[in-house]
Amino acid sequence: MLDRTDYYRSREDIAGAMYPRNEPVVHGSGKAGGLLNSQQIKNYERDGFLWLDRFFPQHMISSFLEELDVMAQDRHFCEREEVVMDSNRERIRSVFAMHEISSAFDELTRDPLLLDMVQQLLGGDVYIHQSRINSKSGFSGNGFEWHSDFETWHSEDGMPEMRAISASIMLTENNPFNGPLMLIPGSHEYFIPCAGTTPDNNWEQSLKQQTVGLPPQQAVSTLAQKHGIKAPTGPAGSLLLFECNTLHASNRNMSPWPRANLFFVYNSVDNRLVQPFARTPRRPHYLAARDRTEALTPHHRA
Ligand code: 6CS
Ligand code: FE
Repeated sequence: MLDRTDYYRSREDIAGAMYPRNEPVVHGSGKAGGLLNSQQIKNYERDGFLWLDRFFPQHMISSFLEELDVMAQDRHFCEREEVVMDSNRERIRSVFAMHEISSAFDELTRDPLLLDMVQQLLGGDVYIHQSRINSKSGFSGNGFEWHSDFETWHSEDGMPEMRAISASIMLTENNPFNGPLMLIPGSHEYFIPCAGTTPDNNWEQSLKQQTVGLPPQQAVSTLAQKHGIKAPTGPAGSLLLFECNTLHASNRNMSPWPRANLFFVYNSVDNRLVQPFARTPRRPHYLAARDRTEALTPHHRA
């Protein structure tokens, strides 16, 4: 039985119609006085995402891609539970908990400028709910179906409210051909219940190919017809901030150029996880933090 008092009920026999979100998009009084100006805040509020071209200098970013390349050569590393291989088992698709594996990634989660913007939008202190690198090798990197991250994090991790942000840092150029993230502006305003019950260890399958928690195509189509689809592109070092409930997807990488993006998911310290609302067992720590949830403090750039 699902929790009937749950405002964001999903994963039931049939998918109900979408309905308005319950929380504000920008939280607290943190709007003024942070790094983001009023126009940027308005754009984020309207679209559910904000693109910051060349936010990090390229010399800051190149070492992270080099670290990923070294990891990818290490067969033992690729056997770790945090590593998800592509369906052909040849290339890395995702590495989770990068900030727990590498101190350089951990320090980047606390970059003072990034932390300032996230705190401004979430209205206070934050911690890392999840970090990952999604890597799409040239000619082979698979895509991701349309989905809301919050629908998964609410159902399978017990994230109570929509008060989390993904910061996606481009480790390589994202161009129109190598599978950039596609987003539907304005989709963050609606919760779309998804049909289908959740298997206990769903993540063992969903991180390779998501089949549960997918919104009905009719709902995606309605929102795309109304708002269009955006696929921000730019050089390595660019930053995409997107709200936890913004619908997003990405295509296979059919180009010769690799695409690797680093994701830090910041959750408000006032939105710590409870029991999964789908009544499934808790997911592993490397997907959903329950212990390391103290407020992040800035780590100043060298
Ligand atoms: O299950 C998760 O947490 C992951 N699944 C997707 C499709 N996006 C967010 C997250 O990395
Ligand atoms: Fe996602």
